[in-house]
Amino acid sequence: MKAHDGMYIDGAWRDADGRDAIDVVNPADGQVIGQVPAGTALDVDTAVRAARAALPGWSATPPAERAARLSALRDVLVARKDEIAETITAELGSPLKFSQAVHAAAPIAVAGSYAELAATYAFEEKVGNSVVHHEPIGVVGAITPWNYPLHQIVAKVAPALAAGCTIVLKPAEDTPLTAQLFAEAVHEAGVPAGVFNLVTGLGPVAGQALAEHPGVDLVSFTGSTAVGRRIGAAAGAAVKRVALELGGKSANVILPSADLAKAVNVGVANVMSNSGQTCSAWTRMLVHRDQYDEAVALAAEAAAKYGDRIGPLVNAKQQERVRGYIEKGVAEGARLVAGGPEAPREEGCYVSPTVFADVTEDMTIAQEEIFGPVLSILRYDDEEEALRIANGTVYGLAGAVWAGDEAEAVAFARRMDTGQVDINGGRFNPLAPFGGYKQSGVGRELGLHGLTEYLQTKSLQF
Ligand code: TXE
Repeated sequence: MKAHDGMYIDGAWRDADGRDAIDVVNPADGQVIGQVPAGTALDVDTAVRAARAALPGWSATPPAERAARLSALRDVLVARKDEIAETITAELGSPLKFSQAVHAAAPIAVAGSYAELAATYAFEEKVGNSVVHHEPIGVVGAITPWNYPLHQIVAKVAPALAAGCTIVLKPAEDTPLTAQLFAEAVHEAGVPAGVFNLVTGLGPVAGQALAEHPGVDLVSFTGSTAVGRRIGAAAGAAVKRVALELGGKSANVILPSADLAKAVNVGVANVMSNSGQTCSAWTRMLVHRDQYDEAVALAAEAAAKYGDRIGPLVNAKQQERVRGYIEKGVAEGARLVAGGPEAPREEGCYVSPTVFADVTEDMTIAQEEIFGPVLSILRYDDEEEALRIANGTVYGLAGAVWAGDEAEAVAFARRMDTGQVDINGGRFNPLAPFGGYKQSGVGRELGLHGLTEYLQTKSLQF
């Protein structure tokens, strides 16, 4: 894999201050596929200065021209789609087909949506005797995770560019090659020097320096709740805007009137997708007592069929963490009906598609985000109990409801404490706001709501 040995700052690849290198490892076979520099606080500072210097020019650039750059960026991503998918497969381990269909395709849709929004959004509006201007918040520090390496970047960078902000990105240390490829795409798209900058590096060093830099006006973070909490606290102390997209423990509620087989099969596929490394995954399946045994049998069968088709987890640490959760599930009395803690292969960071039955609300596997291919099936007696269980975690990111009648599913979904609910399956919509209730986060990504995160308002009275 091609890797740059510098940082993309102020429109060019420049030598890093950091002398250390980060190995990029393919989790499917443990091979080192490249190295990137581990940025220091000085690298971050250089990038933030470049972003600040570029801010007056980019924020004053007409929205139509910003839209044209985003449209060009989308076109470059389309042209380099195969390379993107191959890079993500190499550093994340996801099967190539999945990398093409999801990891490469979703960011193209998102970049396209922001090209359109930048061109059509009313950055200026009349309200009574006032004119309200929606102005860019300034320099954005974006810190992204590895689970959807390009999507997570584009979901922050595209709306920030549309809004007229300038950006410093610190991507996850597991997937920096995708981020470097993205920087090349931004360059090719003709985005002016300094508007987008990339610093690779470790979270507690480069990430922390970016989150705490006084020259950053908004920190947008996606990752673990533990790190999000710290970033939120630091932003609060500095009275700085912050957007946090954190974990989830989403419920897939199957009401008795639903098509049970379909709901269970789609539910299992949802959890196994991306090897379970999806913050919005429906990791808790809630089934009525009368249908419980049938649902468990269907889920076990579906998971077993999944077998070899899922990729490894991103690294050995995540593999160990997930296997630890599976062991804990067994120890706390849940019944294993598919998969288990044993590694399915000697080589690579694989975990078997795993399904637990007889899971109760108080169990660790019913409360904590596992971030692996592990499904917990819980039973409920009536709708009120289903709702109580669905809402009974600290998270509130996503969820699903299945019912014979759409209106019945919608009525239930409206009572769920969560930011997104898929009705009888649902489909990805790049324009729909995505983000959490409760401890799943602060703020929204995607669509119009994602754009307004990067804006602040000024009203002029006449
Ligand atoms: O996350 P981290 P990890 C959850 C999921 C997973 C767990 C751990 O449950 O099992 O988090 O994953 C940067 N200051 N999610 O360890 O550490 C880091 O370099 C500033 C959910 O990979 O939070 C990376 O760029 N930045 C999730 C980013 O934070 C810091 C996606 C995420 O890494 C930092 C990923 C610091 N002190 C994990 N420490 C989702 N919501 O989709 C680390 N980072």
